[in-house]
Amino acid sequence: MQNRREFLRTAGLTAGAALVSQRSGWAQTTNEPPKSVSGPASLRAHGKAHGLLVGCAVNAAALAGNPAYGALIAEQCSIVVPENAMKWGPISPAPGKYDFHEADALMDFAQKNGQKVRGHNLIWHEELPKWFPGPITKANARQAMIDHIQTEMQHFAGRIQSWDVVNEGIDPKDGLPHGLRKTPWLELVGDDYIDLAYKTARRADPKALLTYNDYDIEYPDQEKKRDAVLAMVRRMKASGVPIDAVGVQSHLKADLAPPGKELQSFVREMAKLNLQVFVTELDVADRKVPGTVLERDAVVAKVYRDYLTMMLAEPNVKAVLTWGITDRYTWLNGQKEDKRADGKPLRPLPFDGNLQPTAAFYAERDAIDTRRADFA
Ligand code: 9MR
Repeated sequence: MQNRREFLRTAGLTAGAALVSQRSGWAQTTNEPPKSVSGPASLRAHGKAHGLLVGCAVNAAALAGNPAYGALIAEQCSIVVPENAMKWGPISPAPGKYDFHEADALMDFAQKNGQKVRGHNLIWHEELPKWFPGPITKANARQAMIDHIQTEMQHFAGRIQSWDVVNEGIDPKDGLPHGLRKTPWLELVGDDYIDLAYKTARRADPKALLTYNDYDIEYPDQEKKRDAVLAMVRRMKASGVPIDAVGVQSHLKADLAPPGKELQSFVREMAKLNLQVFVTELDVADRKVPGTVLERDAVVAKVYRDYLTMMLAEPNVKAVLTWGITDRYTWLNGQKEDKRADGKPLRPLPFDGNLQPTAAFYAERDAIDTRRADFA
């Protein structure tokens, strides 16, 4: 692995060369009008030509309140995922009660715009409903989990491309057998909660692909978690637990060399198990990249380009979603800790805070174009 300084230096040099030949991307700093990014020049059109679903996570409040944001997502995405609106906490105000209005608004929007939808997520240790700790006990947790999966999946049945059934269920740092994360589900339901969740999910909506989604499995030094995920899905496949895909979240850092052969061989192991892979939450945090906006964007874009070129060379990688589409609403700028030293907002996504394409947009689109059309 290149060290940080070496990586930043080569990325900077490439950026310099790119400035001369760039077909794009520098409008906000050179005041040139951006080249067209819509219609046949959009991410979704390039994705379609290469048999790839391309999209982003959608912020429900922005979709409701900012028409330009909705128009951008309609134009660029062939697949969307609610950033928060399908999580159990936001969707369930009281035991057994569900308020689907935000998620339904996204479903309507997607249908209107010919977009597929990912479901995110059913079983997670975060965003549990506020009422969860009291009424849910060891005695009823199993049934509560089954009921939740059935209620939510049946509400959207037949309309979801893939569901993140269990999200982030592995964390070897917790020191438990098989690298299982210590979660309320593991404690209340028991060791078989993951298998039970997937079996329940298959029955609730047989049309949805069932996905396991996790982070920190991308970089070379994250092999413990990557290996534990691989071992888990192997065991599931071998014992007949239904699973169709793995989501590699891809919250990357611009100051590190992008993930490489370790992740590539993970993706290939997935292919051997007949599992699809989705890049589910891509963003590239430029927290530790100094310099001007132009310099920072070039470093971020190089990570997009190299990472996606590697991933999209694998035939079983079927979708790429960024975690948001504009820097304006990225979760990374909502974090109180981990600010940039200069206090400026991060620029981790393909469109900037003014909904203008950044170099990352063009890098993502170029990477899509490297994909063999026969992988569809
Ligand atoms: O971006 C999401 C943020 O708005 C929420 O507050 C947070 C907790 O629900 O979840 C963020 O999204 C996470 C995703 O659901 C799972 N993988 C990590 C994402 C970033 O934290």
